[in-house]
Amino acid sequence: MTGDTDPPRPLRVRRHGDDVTPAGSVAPMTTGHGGDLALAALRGYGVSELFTLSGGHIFPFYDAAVKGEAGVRIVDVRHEQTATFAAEGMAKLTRRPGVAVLTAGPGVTNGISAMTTAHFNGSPLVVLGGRAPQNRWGSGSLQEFDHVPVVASITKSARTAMATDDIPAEVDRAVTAALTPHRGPVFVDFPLDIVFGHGSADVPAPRVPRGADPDPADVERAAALIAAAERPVIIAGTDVYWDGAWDALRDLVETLRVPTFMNGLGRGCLPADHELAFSRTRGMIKGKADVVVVIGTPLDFRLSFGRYRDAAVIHVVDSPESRATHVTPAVSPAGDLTRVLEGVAEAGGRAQRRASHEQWIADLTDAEAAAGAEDAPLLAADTDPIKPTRVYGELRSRLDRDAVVVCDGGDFVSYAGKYVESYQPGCWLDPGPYGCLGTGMGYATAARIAHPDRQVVVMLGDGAAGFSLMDADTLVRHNLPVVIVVGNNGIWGLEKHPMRMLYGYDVAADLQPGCRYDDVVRALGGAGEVVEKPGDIGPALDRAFAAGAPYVVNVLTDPEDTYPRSSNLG
Ligand SMILES: Cc1ncc(C[n+]2csc(CCOP(=O)(O)OP(=O)(O)O)c2C)c(N)n1
Ligand SMILES: [Mg+2]
Repeated sequence: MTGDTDPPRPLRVRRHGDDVTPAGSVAPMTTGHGGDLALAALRGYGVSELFTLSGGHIFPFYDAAVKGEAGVRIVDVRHEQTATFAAEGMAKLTRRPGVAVLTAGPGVTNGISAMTTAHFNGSPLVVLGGRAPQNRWGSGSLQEFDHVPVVASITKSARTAMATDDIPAEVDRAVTAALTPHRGPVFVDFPLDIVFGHGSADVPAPRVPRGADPDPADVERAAALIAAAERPVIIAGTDVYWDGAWDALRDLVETLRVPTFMNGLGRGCLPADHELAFSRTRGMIKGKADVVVVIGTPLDFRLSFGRYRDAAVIHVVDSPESRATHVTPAVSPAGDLTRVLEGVAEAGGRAQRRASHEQWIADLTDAEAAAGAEDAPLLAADTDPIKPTRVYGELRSRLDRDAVVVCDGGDFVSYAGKYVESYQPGCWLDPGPYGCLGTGMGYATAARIAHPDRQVVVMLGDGAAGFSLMDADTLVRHNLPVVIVVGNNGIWGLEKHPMRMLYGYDVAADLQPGCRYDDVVRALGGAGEVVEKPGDIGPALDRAFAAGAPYVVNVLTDPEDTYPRSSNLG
């Protein structure tokens, strides 16, 4: 359900309300092969790169990219999974569609975990697939496979373009679906004969739909509950970012004086050092808060499944279909999050019953400071072997406020969630609730392209590194200097320790101790070093940031260290 439409958003993340149409307006009529027609439709949405791995079925997209006037960059990688994660990452970094072009059959199926990740993250990922020729369908062509039913359950739209002249409309339809709240991935495949064929068609004017207006009664009720609460909290998630609602969030938080926690792409929507931003005191929500306002993120395992003892839960969602079905919140306003949050701030400001939250804010502030003081020795730990927390102690002091941090792994990156702070929207890329290992190098590739002048750091567990480290080759070939920090404990830590606890032994949980992932990246044309002493981490990071090349800091960490966690697989 959508309301009005905005012009498309450009590459740079913009604040709500100042969207503009990208330069290079769209030709009303385009003639050419199927690749030309597809790219003509994409360009209007500000798409400026295709992430891909070669295959004959998709050559027309390449031909269109290299000869097109506006210039669409082809970023060719070493695995379609990386291509698709990179495209999703580009969407996450820019809030415009990210595009992967995957060859027929195995190219598309290699992208499925990344498409599923985008589905769980609500990311506007656009996957264009090759497809065996329609005029021989059923005869057993090379890589002949009907992708559409396979990806149907993880996409908002999955279709085959059945005529060359239909391509701009098919692509535009898919992109619009991807960008419509609640956002998500879309898929179009192109039979060989259709995409190599020539045609001409009108290119639809790009549209970026916005969410509907919320029901005013829901907004009033939410505002009244928050205003009357004594100990309210806000938890702001990924859809706050997708909706560009960070200014509205800040106004709401400041007007109604509500302590705020952030997760996923919600991180940085309020700067980590804002007086009302909290991170280390989540444990106080359950049991102490009386109203929990969850904005733009599902009531899933990360949020106690929406159960906070006796607290009333307000679930603010970007569209009615995002409302929880497993719990019944006190109220669930649905619609464009900027409008919902502006409405709640306005109604809360004039609410008759208003309780002071200052004592609650002071309690949380004290507890946050105490947690910070407890962290200090961990962040400075001078142990041999190295505690992973020390890596974060060194990293934190070296990160700029707009640094992009990508996380991919188990225990090692759980610490990142705890210790890396975000000060701006779009600076924190985690895999999201699908929890798929292997996002790291794709996201990092996109981050370096989207933000050539910022620090880009990818934190990898050594296990996670195995899924995509070969794509250091992509970083080298495309001249994309990224700092890659491997937390190398020689094990699948987040599996080994729980298995030992459950069974008294573990199996299938060991990796090579001290493996020289830095040598791997050096062999691919990058640089790096191994670090075995805590005091050497900082200087190694300095060399990595200064290197101007993909650089691995391969830190050998303590395999006995476990991240203190309370959650389970359920
Ligand atoms: C694609 C995929 N396969 C397997 C898992 C299960 N899994 C979750 S965390 C983890 C261990 C990760 O190990 P590593 O990256 O070395 O980080 P560590 O926990 O050792 O710090 C595994 C295997 C997963 N989440 N995704
Ligand atoms: Mg490990």
